[in-house]
Amino acid sequence: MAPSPPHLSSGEALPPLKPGVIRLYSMKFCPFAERARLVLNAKNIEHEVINVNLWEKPTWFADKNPNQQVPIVEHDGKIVYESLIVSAYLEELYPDKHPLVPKDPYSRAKDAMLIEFHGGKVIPNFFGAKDGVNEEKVEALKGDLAKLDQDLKERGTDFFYGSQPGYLDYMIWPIFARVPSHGCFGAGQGIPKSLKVLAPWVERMMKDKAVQSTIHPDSAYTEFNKYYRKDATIFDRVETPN
Ligand SMILES: N[C@@H](CCC(=O)N[C@@H](CS)C(=O)NCC(=O)O)C(=O)O
Repeated sequence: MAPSPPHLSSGEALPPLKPGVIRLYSMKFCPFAERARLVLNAKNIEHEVINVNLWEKPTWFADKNPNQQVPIVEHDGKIVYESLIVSAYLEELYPDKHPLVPKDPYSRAKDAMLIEFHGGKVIPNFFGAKDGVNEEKVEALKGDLAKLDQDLKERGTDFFYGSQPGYLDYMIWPIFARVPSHGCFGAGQGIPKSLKVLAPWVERMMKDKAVQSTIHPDSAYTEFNKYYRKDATIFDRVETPN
């Protein structure tokens, strides 16, 4: 996987689109863009990445997404944004290429309910629990993770999808990649080992090829977080292998 290209800033031109090539507008540290990158990499879909400096946005960026957020996918005159929708779209474009969603409608509905839970509870509690300062949020996050732990236990499989990660695994993963640098359970600490099923799932996810192609060292997330919203040079200043 090629290292992430520099983030385009205000005043920089939109690189010409290539017919037939999927383009992802991204930002190297964005957990939402990471969802789309995971799906693209897991499915081995040919694509190009255009990184955007989100604090000095190029003028053309607003034409791609009225919310001016990444991720956005553009190809052959079609534009799709919002990470869950982008990721589902990529799966539907290439359903037979390393499928990531269960065929059974009830299994798909159960996965969708868990993604809803993740978005409504886990993500806000994770952000609220930064550095472990707000104990109420830390406890709430622990409770949310216990629910995921129980769900995976009931599935009885290595991953939520089965013997390999699928759409649900990839949609929830970016938060887990950031737990040690976020310090919710102590600086550098992963999720509690008492989560007997979820903690080994994190270890297994770390070994997945798509995850390895998007993850950054904890020190890089920490450095990025320190200057996020404070310094627009941070997008390229923190160097990472991906
Ligand atoms: N709900 C959106 C959230 C995306 C999002 O928050 N992206 C951030 C970067 S991590 C962004 O583009 N922020 C720029 C801004 O809001 O101006 C999704 O799931 O795609």
